[in-house]
Amino acid sequence: MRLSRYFLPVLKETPSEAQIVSHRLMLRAGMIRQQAAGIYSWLPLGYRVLRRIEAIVHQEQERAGHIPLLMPTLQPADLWRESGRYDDYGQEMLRIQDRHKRDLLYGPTNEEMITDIFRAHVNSYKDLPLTLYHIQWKFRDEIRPRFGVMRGREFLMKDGYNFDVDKDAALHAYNRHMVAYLRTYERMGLTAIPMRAASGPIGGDNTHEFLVLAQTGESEVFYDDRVTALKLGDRAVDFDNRAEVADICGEFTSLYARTDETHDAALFDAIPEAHRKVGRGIEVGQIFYFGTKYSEAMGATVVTADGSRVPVEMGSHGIGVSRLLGAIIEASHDERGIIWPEGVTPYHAGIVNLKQGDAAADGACEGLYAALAAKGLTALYDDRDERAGAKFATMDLIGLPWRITVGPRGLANGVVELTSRRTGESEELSPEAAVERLAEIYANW
Ligand code: 5CA
Repeated sequence: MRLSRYFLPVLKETPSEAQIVSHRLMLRAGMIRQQAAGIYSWLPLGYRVLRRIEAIVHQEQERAGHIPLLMPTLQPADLWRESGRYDDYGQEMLRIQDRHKRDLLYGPTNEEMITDIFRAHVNSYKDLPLTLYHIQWKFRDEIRPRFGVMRGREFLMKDGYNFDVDKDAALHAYNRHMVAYLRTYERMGLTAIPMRAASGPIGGDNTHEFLVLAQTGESEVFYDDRVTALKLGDRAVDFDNRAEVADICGEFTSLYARTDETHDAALFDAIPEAHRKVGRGIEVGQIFYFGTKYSEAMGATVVTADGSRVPVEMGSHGIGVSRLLGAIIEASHDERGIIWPEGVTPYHAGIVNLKQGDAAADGACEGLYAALAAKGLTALYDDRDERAGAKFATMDLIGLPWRITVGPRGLANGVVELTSRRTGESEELSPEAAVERLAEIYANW
């Protein structure tokens, strides 16, 4: 993309309404625009990152054997009357009437609707296990929407639902989600710690939240800091192997890590003092096992091997897709702007032309742009007739992890400059070598 033809409405001033750094930077970098309290338009740069995050979520869900579908945002109230949650959900639910005076609602989550789909089409244990998920907009009429996309009213969520014949199989689905989530967050450059949590309006008693440590997080967290060193990495996982998946979950949940809702002071005090930490965290996902809560209420049953009919065992599993942008920025920025991890960056590299209109510089930039594209790498080429300082400031603000700087002086020596946004370190390379270098860096992402 050429910046002269792009739509990147960066702000010079720091918006006064934004209290935390991720919200400020998303507004300044022209990623989002607030349309009403807690409701945002996703401008092109923000939308690109959102789509990259969605793509990682899809890849890791499908790797675990989970199947994507798409349910609507609007749901009939009658489904929620069956489960009893239409009245229970309270003021967070946005209720709507259509022209025929039928009650609808903008879905805050989809347990009822997916249970309805299941009961209409599945009848036998032979069709299990089954996990269906979607990435869809949700609406919760939060009393205090704040911090930009972090606590929105309309927000994008991945929500998945498992259907299993018995409790052991359902707990395996729960564990599968935990492992898939660990890899999902790692690919986004995040350390998200699974912490024992409380279930709230979803129900059930087995639930973990995934928390990214950040001082601006809304949850208070208590943990053994050795948990932050654990990494799933790229180990191959057989998602059908119950013992293997359970072992990984054991590895990530045996050290103490809880939110204030489930905190146990006696257990916490038993941690060696040097490792005992209290902090704050951003909840980027939550998984639940709730058994037959919805299947019993809504008559979702299967015939088992011995011919009896039982309510299906279920759980639900959510990732805060739009919230993740805020969480990633909270975890990765400096005073000049965002620093995108390679896994989610909107463009792989920025190209800064120091002397627009200079034939050699223009030609070298065009050549780099094409050579990167040939390697499957995207570039944002700043081809505007602007001062170098302004170009650097824009690149630093929007946070592309790598920048190639091209100017007549370097070109006279056959080199361009490759700079890391994270470390600020630069290296002079031939244009060909710079492209090779970027291809190597991104081969691991
Ligand atoms: N049905 C279950 C799992 S699918 C569910 O709704 N879980 S949840 O309530 O925990 O939401 C899942 C994730 O959505 C949360 O972990 C959080 O990351 C994100 N989320 C929840 N509320 C908001 C909000 N108001 N703004 C942005 N993200 C949110």
